[in-house]
Amino acid sequence: MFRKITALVLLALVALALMIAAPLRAAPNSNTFTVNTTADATDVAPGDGVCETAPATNNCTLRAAIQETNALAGADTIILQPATTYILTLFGSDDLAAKGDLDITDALTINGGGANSTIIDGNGSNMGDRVFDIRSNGTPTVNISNVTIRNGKLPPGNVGGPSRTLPT
Ligand SMILES: [Ca+2]
Ligand SMILES: [Ca+2]
Repeated sequence: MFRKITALVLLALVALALMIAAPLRAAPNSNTFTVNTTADATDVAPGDGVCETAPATNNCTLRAAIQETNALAGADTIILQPATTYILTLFGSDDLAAKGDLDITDALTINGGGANSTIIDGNGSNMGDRVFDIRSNGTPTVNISNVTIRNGKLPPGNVGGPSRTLPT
C-alpha cells in the first residue's frame, strides 16, 4: 500500500514537472533589449541573454543588442531612445556585426522613438560601409520602425544599397 501511494505521488510529481516544462518548450524565448548608450561597442558575450559591453556594466549599445539578438534563437526586439543619434564608429568588415555595418542574421524588430527623433547614422564617409546588412539564412523578418537610417555607404565592389537584404 505504501509503495503504491509513493508511486502515485511520484507519478503526480512527474506529471506536474511536465506541465511546467511544456510551456517553456512550446514558446521560444523572445527577448527585448533597450539600448541605453550611444557608444558603438561590441557585446562582451553574445548569446548569454544580457546586452552589455563589459561584465556587470549594463551598458547596452545598438551593436551589442544586435549581436545578442543574432545569437539568441527566435524573434527579438530592440528599443532605441527618442531624441538620440547612434553613430557607427567601429571600423572594419565582418558578417557578425562586430565591426563595420550592423549585420542582422535573425528575426528582429527595432523600434525607435520617432523618425525625426531616433537616428542611426552609418558614418559612411569614415566607415565606408552600409548601416544594416540583413543576412538571412532562410527568411527572417526584420522590422525597423520610427527610426531614420542615414549615411550608409556601399563598400567598393559590393552589391546592394546603403542598407541591403541578402536572400541567402
Ligand atoms: Ca551578451
Ligand atoms: Ca534572435
